Amino acid sequence: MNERAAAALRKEHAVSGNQASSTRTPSTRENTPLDPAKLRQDFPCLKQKVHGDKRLVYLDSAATSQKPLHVIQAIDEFYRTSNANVHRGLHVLAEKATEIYECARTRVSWFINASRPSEIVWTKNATEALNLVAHSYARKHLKAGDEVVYTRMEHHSNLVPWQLLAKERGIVLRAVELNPDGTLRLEDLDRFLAGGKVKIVAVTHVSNVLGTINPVAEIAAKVHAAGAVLVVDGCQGAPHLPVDVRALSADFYAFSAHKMLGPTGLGVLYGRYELLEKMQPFLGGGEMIEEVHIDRSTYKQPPLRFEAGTPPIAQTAGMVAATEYLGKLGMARVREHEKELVAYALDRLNRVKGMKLHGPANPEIRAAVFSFELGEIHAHDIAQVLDSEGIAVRAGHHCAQPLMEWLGAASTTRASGYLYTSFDEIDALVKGLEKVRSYFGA
Ligand code: C6P
Repeated sequence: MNERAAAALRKEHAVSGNQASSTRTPSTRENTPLDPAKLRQDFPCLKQKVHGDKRLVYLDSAATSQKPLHVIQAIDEFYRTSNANVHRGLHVLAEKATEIYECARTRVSWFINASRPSEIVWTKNATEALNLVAHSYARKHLKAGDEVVYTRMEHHSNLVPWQLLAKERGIVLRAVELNPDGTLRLEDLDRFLAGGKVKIVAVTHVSNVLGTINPVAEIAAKVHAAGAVLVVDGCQGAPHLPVDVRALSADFYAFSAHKMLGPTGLGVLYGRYELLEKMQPFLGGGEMIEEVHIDRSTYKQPPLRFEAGTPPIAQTAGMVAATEYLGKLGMARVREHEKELVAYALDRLNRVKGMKLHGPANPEIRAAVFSFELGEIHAHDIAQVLDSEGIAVRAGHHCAQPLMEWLGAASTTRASGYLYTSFDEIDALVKGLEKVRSYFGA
């Protein structure tokens, strides 16, 4: 362990200790189910009434999660006690801010079981993290005729960076299609890999539309046997599943803090250090440099090589608190709760007349994401009527237009849950949908 990591580790305990004493985190009881009603007490935003006296039923956590007081207070405390720029100043506040920033890196490395903190690169979101891989790894290592494989269920953030690169460099794109139940057609992947030209496979851990949980470790074995690199979009994975990047054998794993109880403005790129080391910078400017001369520059080692300019700093204090909160709950319990929620919601939603629910029927391979169509009623109309009942859902293409083409729908309505989502909120959704049906005479 290098000196910085060791210092970060020591300080990490101090950071987490301070926060634990000033704010509330849930207690760890490994085998007990989560109690969403109790957990909701930690989330100020969820306690409010909307549209007069309507209870807020927040079913839009796949877009962004709500934040517990623990996270809100950590950010507040950072600005009250430790606000300064990082890696620049020699004064006490600059040192405090830098410690928090680096401790957060250590904590996130633990959260996903990376080998070391320097495998964690801070970005502004998952989209930037995926673009970083396309720019700094792929633009350097791929040549015309090489192939990148992605899938029909990707979010635009895991499609467009590869399309930009393909256009610029003559790289060939291949798409894995889907089985009727919304799982990946892995025989497509086998066929592409057998061609011998695939250099990168980019796949989402969990679909933000279908809720499908993809078999990443199985995919990784195939990808590595073919000598290619695996890029995982973990935006909907890290918040909801226990993630061990080494067990998954992911070469890169990208996610956003805001979907896992943390603040907006912070993303994470995990990269295997051997790969990060061989990558070119993403953005140029302050703090990613070693030396700058009037005609040339040299760059720092990863992860700082990829962190140009003033980074998100207070957000990393929030991320410490978020991973601390999730860590105390236990990600296995989060997943267990969501699995039960899936089983319940599939049963209840499928009984609604006119319901066309997309995605796998097996809760074992599905996250708590429920995209659906209801007769001929437009998704935006459904969302609007539900909103008038205090129920927050998302309607549209969910930044997954190729998947919408496959579904044969311009848009869907999507309800999504998290650790604070209770069964009676699914009941409220079902009741809301009955209102929608009667409103539109369906
Ligand atoms: N999906 C949703 O409502 P950013 O915006 O960079 O934090 O995350 C992008 C992203 C990438 N991959 C997946 C699988 C995602 O779900 C998202 C974000 C939100 O579904 C906003 S479009």
